[in-house]
Formats: sequence, structure tokens, C-alpha cells
Amino acid sequence: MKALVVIPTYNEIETLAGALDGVRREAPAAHVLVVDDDSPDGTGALADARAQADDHIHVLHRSEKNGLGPAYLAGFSWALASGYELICEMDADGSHRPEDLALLLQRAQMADEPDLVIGSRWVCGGATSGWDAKRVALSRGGNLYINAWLGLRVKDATAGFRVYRASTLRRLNLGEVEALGYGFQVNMTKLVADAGGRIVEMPITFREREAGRSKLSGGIFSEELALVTKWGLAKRGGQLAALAGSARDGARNMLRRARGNRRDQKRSR
Ligand SMILES: Nc1nc2c(ncn2[C@@H]2O[C@H](COP(=O)(O)OP(=O)(O)O)[C@@H](O)[C@H]2O)c(=O)[nH]1
Ligand SMILES: [Mg+2]
Repeated sequence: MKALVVIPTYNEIETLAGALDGVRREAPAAHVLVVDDDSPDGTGALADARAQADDHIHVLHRSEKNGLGPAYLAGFSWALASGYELICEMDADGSHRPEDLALLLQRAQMADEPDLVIGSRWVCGGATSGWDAKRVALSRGGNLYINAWLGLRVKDATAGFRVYRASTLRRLNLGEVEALGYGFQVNMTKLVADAGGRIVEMPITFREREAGRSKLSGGIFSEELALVTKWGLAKRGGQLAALAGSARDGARNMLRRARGNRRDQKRSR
């Protein structure tokens, strides 16, 4: 199937070339789209140079940095308009191993036609390397919190290494995506789950970035936390309303039955 690997970048001049080489080596049939938010360090120009030399590499330039979510959504629109059938998400910083990408792509093309394949750190066989206990706890704790509120039954809902079926993305209302930062991954997982999509997780090894700096900030983290709590409350609210509705229907049926019984008793007297 025709696959596109979307790589969002902001100041990844040190690592982008390695990521592109890796994808081209391990998944040579796939195309790559670098979505650069006008990185001051010249990442966009590097991507342009690579695109000029390789017809499998493309670049989408955006005028300002406004988060991972909008960058990916712009990449998805480009991919859907260009007729790709599988759309991957991958980081530029060396955290996602290209050899794992090849496995995710293979899994996406298996007969059960998954809507979303997630490269997971937290399924059996998955791992992180170079992470301290605090970062592990943050990721694991975050996923426990997400599952407690949203019941997605996905072990790594925040993972940013994934493959979507294009036909699935077309069915979703991507205009509903609210998260700009890392909550984007959870937001997308929830959209696919709510649409009844089949989500599978494959073990990957996530490596700490090779160079450069993480864009993860306290603000991005609190956005994710606030959104998950909001979605969870909305879901609970819906469940409570459904429960109240069925209790009301049950009470009405009981009353109706009791009235019927009384009428029968009067008639038989
Ligand atoms: N285009 C774009 N890319 C971004 C933005 N924020 C992060 N990225 C990219 O998203 C990927 C993951 O970000 P990173 O900082 O490595 O997150 P971490 O792995 O959680 O620390 C990297 O390729 C970043 O360059 C953004 O606002 N715009
Ligand atoms: Mg990273």
C-alpha cells in the first residue's frame, strides 16, 4: 500500500538527516513528508535540500510554530489529498527506530486491516532506553490516568509512532481535534476508538533523543491533563444520563404494569 511517513519538525537540524536516512533505508517504498514550522535553526532548508535530491521526500512549510497537533493535521490533509493509503507519524529526533517503522507498516497491511497501529512502549516486548525513572513514571502514570478516565484499553495512548489507514482518517471528523500538544495523540486515539476503529499495539523500543532539545513543556503537559479530565467527565456525564434514562424507563414500565394489574383485579371482582 502507498505509505507516507509524516515527520513534524521544530529545530531538529542535528537529527533530521539521520531520521530521513533511516526511513529511506528501512522502508524504501514509503514517501516522507517533513512538516516544518519555520524552524529558526534551518531544519526547513535542510529538508528542502533532501527533497530536491530524492523524489520520495517532500516538505510542507508552515509559517509559525503552533504545536504538534496542527502540524500533523496539515500533514494528514496533504497525505489524503495526495492519495496515500497508509499515513505514519514519526519523530525527527532519533527516538523512533526506523526498523520498527517497517514492522508497524507490515502490521498495518495484515488481513485484519487495523485502523490504527500504535508503536507501544508499554506492551510486552516494548521498551524505552535512556529514560530516567521520572520520565518512565510520567508516561506510565499518564497512560493509567488516561485509561481510568477514558477506558480506551490502549497501553500507550500518548505514543507518537503510529500508522493510520487513510480511509479511517477520512471517516473521522478531524475538525473535532482539540489538542495542540502531546494530547494530540490521545485525542486521535479517542477519535478512532469512538468511531469503533480497530486499534492494535506493537512493541517498539523508544530511545531518548539523539541530540537537540525536547519541546515537551509544562504547558503542553497540563493541556493534555486538562483535556483528558474534560473528556472523561463528559463520558461519565453521558453514562450517568443514560443510567438516569434507563432508571426512568424502568420506573415507568413498573408503574404501567402495576396499573394494568390493578385494572385486571377490578375486572375480575
Ligand atoms: N512542526 C512542529 N513539530 C513539532 C512541534 N513540537 C514538536 N515537534 C516535533 O515533534 C517531534 C516530537 O517532539 P519532541 O520534542 O521530540 O518530544 P518528546 O520526544 O516528547 O520530547 C519532534 O520531531 C519535534 O521536532 C511543533 O510545534 N511543530
Ligand atoms: Mg522526542
